[in-house]
Amino acid sequence: MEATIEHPLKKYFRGEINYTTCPGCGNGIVSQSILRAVDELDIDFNQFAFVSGIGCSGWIPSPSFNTDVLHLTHGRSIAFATGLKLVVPQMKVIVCVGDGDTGSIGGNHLIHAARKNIDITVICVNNLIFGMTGGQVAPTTPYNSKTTTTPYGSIERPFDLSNLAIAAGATFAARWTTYQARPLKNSIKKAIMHKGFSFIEVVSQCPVQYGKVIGMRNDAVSMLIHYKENSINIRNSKNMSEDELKDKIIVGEFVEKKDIPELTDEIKRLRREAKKR
Ligand SMILES: Cc1ncc(C[n+]2csc(CCOP(=O)(O)OP(=O)(O)O)c2C)c(N)n1
Ligand code: SF4
Ligand SMILES: [Mg+2]
Repeated sequence: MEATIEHPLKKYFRGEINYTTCPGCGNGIVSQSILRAVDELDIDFNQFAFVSGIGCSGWIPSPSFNTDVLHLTHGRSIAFATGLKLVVPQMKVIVCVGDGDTGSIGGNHLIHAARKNIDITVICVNNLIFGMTGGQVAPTTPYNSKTTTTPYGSIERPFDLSNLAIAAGATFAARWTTYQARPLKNSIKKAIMHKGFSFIEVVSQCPVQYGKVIGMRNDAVSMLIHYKENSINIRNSKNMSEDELKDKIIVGEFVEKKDIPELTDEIKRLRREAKKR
């Protein structure tokens, strides 16, 4: 009789594992990294709620993950996650969202959630483009990139989303590429357990849309090799010049602050104090 082996993460899926991403898309690696983190933490999956943006990255938890999943309007996932966390603070709330969603229409929600230090984890899949809608320029797209909406090269300077989140007050922030799947998983574990706003940026290949922009169309392997060869850990970057760091992807854990009050705790404290009056 033929032996069948079940995928160790299948227990987290609603039915069969059935993704609709393009071949080679980084979203599969991000999905595995999240679920491996959950698995290693050994926390009941029902304790998690996932909140999705609109974009290819929104389909990482939705509708596949077999727990509460909210798939929201473009740009509003962090706002909904904030509301959800306030109502059920005991739940672990994870937002899966794209770079376009996070940096453009949802930008204000990002900075204010970071400022308020609400205990949610944002996993921002940064493929440097609006993937799902056909490869338009995003607020993260490198200068001079030829996208469908910038055929002569983009003239805007891109956001560094991790630095934006840190400047706004994120108390845990890390960036990895999909090539560094193991450290990514470890940072996701830390982010889930971190009491406060955590931001994980995953530089992830979109071979279909962004692959076209950099001459690697439908070539996920070359994109992963590019990440391997161009990632510099933050520790090593400190001894490098600006010239040496040009076009490099700085990866690592950037910030971990444990002494900043968290929003839902602050609300509980206020309630206690109000009752005493
Ligand atoms: C209010 C609103 N504006 C615009 C859109 C169209 N739209 C859908 S997905 C998307 C971009 C997605 O890019 P990103 O967030 O980077 O996710 P990706 O597809 O790259 O994972 C846009 C502009 C929309 N659905 N709703
Ligand atoms: S368009 Fe890009 S990001 Fe979207 S599923 Fe395809 S490869 Fe992935
Ligand atoms: Mg994108």
